[in-house]
Amino acid sequence: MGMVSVVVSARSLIVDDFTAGAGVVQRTPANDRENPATLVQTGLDPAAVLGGTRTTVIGYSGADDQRVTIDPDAGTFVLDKLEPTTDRSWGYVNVSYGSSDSPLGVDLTADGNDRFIFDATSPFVPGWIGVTSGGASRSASFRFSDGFGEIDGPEPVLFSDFPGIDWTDVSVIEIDIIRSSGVTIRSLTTAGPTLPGDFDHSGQVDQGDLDLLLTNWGAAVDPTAWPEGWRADLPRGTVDQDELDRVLQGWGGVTAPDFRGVSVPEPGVAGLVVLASAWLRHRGR
Ligand SMILES: [Ca+2]
Ligand SMILES: [Ca+2]
Repeated sequence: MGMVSVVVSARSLIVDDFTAGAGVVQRTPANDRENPATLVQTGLDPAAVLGGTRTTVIGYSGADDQRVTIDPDAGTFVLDKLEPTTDRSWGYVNVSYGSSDSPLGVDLTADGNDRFIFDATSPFVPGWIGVTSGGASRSASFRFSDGFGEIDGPEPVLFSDFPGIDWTDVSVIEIDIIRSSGVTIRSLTTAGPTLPGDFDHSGQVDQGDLDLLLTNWGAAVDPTAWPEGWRADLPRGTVDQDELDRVLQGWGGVTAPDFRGVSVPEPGVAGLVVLASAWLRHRGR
């Protein structure tokens, strides 16, 4: 192989993967604005919970009966609302790491990371991630600029979406969810730049990316609605030759450091046949 390749993917930092600190906290009618349902968990494994302390607060708005269950065996954080759906049936929850009294003091850009990956499932999750550094506090919504939409799997939230934050000295990180119809959170981590061709943002350029390419081949992509499962390295216009080039160039999870400046030969019919047969074998399983 004549080309010098480097692995671009960086080492992730786990903010929380919910594999530590079993807990349940439930809101009741006794809870109000001054007395929210709160669960503070300390002394947790800092490799699983950044800073070792997780603070969960169920807000005063929404359903009277809301419950958070943290299940380390399943690695999940689940917010349920326990009453039938009404206009007061929404769930509200804030999960935070670090505080003004006990700042994290963490450099989130270490190892080249430039984004969060928020892995959650819910049909309806308005919410945001908040970050504080020094005196500045900024937030970015989960992909959707108006804060409304579904989420089902890992979503990137770029550091560049938080103006004015010093990422080398972050003191507080919060996940804030409002008006949820129920949400399961699996993790909040950091990650490095997306590998070109890693369309599903799995960290590797492989079969999943080829599947996305072929199932969407020829489709014109609406920049506000990515193809289902397409989480990174957005298609440029139609899904066609240039997306194929990025998969071929990055195949196997390694790629040239500045791929965009490299001229990529068209793969020709033979290459396409190889890709298509690999896809058909995969689909036939
Ligand atoms: Ca991938
Ligand atoms: Ca294209």
